[in-house]
Amino acid sequence: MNKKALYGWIIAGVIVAVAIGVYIALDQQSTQEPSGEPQGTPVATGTSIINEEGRVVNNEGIEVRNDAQPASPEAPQQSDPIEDEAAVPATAIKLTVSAQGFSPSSFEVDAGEAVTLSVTSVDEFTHVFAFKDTSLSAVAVGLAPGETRAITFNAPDQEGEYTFFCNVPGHEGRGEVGTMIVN
Ligand SMILES: [Cu+2]
Repeated sequence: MNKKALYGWIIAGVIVAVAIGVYIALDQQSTQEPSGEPQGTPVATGTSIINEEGRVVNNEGIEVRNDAQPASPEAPQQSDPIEDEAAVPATAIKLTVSAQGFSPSSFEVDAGEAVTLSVTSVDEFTHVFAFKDTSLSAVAVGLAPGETRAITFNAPDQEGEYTFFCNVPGHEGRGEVGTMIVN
């Protein structure tokens, strides 16, 4: 074998080695990237999950949309009824609702943060927590009398005041209304 052929084989070998290295690197990268498996645990059974980046995502690991059709796969999900209120995480914002209104009637969140909100119906009525702003149409919680449910969602990036209300006919008019302040 002459020198030229030897160099040829060495160069070919190096090219193949580099190609294999690139292939392995890409393969590892693809397994490190979100594979569709959500990382976090829900704060209550049924709620959407907060991933490692602190974003609320659906079962496929895709960020939920606050303006999606409520209860659709793209929307933040409300929890199942929570039997034991002690199971509501301490970090959650806790509201009650009755014919007298929401208590507290306002709460504050940071723009873009993952928020867990629990709402409890404390009277014998059905109530539905919802926002006026269509950008938050998917952030809604429906409650049977006496029920507690939670929802986890990404707070709006836009600072401001967002009105929430009970969208059962007649309930807003008797004072079931409040404000979420986004800072
Ligand atoms: Cu109501």
